[in-house]
Amino acid sequence: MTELTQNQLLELVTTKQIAAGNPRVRALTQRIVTDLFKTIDDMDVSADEFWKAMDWLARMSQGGQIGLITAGLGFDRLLDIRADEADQKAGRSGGTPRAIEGPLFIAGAPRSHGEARLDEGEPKGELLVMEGQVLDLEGNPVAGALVDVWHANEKGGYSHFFPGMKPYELRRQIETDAQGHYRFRSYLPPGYAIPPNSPTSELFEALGRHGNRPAHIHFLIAAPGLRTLTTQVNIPGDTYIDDDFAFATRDGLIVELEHNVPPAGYESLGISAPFTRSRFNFVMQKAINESEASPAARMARVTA
Ligand code: MBD
Ligand code: FE
Repeated sequence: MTELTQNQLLELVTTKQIAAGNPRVRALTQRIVTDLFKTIDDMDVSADEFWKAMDWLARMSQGGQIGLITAGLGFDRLLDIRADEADQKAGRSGGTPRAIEGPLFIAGAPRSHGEARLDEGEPKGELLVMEGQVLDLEGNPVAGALVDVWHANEKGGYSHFFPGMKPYELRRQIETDAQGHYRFRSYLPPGYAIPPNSPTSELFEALGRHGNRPAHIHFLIAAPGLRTLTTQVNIPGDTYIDDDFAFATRDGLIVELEHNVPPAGYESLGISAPFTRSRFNFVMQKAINESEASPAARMARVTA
């Protein structure tokens, strides 16, 4: 009935409207569709290529791999870079650098006061105690901060995602004590690799990229009046420390390891022989509004 040129079609798609809709969604959709029409035309995308890509997208999202793709294509780090830039413009600085949350956080980890054991039973790697304080920018200890910590097992797998692991294995929420202290016992995790034979690995193979992350431990820290801090620390010496598939490593977040620390004072963590320790303080900025202290998307999950 109606013959259309590409431009007429684009015009129709981006202006057709029977109700006001949501202006932000309209503007973003218009921009993205316009850019994709242009990409298809400029790159002469065939129907086979297009539908193959749509099939990949469907399998990727059905398989729960969107967060791997966003991380691997740099979007997670992009959001952090933009947040850092916004802070700089606003004259806000100091504290522990943010680092990406990644797709593998699970809310509702068992909560304990002051200290926790992330490893259940025997450690499956070099025994590690990580400890320190949560502080504000003035150096005051933050009592009652909620420190969520999570990391991979000896095979690079995270509980709730990797088969055979127990619920909340290697995930805990530690409430800092009156002096802002936290400490936990676990073991040094290895790096992470994207799952083989998955939509994510298909893409990375086609891109000629690896899918490895250096060894790291994640943190999400919340306290009233302070800006929620999402970060991760890296274990020194990893091959991929400067070649992270998720582009997430940062200066100031590589911990130091002290070896052969005497066990005195660590009995409550079940430690009776010299062990490896990492001391690290987390420094949090003040929140300038309620949503920074409890950002909707993250806090709903922290307090779940
Ligand atoms: C991870 O363990 C991770 O931290 C990120 C950001 C992406 C994939 C796996
Ligand atoms: Fe991770």
